[in-house]
Amino acid sequence: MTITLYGAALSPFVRKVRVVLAEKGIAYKHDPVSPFAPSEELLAISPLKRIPVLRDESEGPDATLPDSSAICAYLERKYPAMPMYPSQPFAYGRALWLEEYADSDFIGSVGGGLFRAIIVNRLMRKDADHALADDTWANKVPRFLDYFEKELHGRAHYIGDTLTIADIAVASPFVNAAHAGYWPDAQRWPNLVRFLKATHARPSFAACIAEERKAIQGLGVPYAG
Ligand SMILES: N[C@@H](CCC(=O)N[C@@H](CS)C(=O)NCC(=O)O)C(=O)O
Repeated sequence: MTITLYGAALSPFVRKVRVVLAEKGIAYKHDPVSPFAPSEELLAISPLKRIPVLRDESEGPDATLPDSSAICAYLERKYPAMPMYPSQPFAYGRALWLEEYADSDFIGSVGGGLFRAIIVNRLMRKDADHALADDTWANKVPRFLDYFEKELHGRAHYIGDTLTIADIAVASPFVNAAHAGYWPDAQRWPNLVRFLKATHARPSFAACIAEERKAIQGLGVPYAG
């Protein structure tokens, strides 16, 4: 086994990489290091002090990549079977856009306003900030849900008929929302909810979700997904 993935399982970016690894059937070691208590090893390989980082010893002793999008793009080139990126040029561009939109603006809202407010605070033995989380869910998140609903055009995947990086990147932060107790209303966002349920039920996502739920079950926050 030459690949090591560094980063705590609850990170939506780590989960994105783990799902790609699982969908492609690539074996790897997982070092679930937290960016808030970084090991010397993580500090040495992550200039932004963030997770995930992937090390591939088959590429040399110092071959590390410190960003989920760089990692997924690398894995696609190295392991092209079970492609996660469309080949048609515009579809490819659209997949990269949806990945970027989910990774930047959307995770910015869900990560800070929901997941940190409820789960990270509790893990750090602080009180959950329900007021912040409720305000984020009610006032900041709906515009993302509207966009994700519209861009599905009633289909099972964002692009074409198969799973792509766009599906994985959009679906991953919703696991964090569900851990924090929030889930989109199926009446208002029916296609999105159908898509999320099907995507999270894939063995690649389901295995991550089960492991994560076990890790935080002691907090007593019911999973909303
Ligand atoms: N663009 C990066 C973002 C990674 C990121 O922000 N990871 C979070 C965990 S979910 C982190 O390490 N945060 C620690 C910090 O910002 O100090 C990627 O896609 O890998």
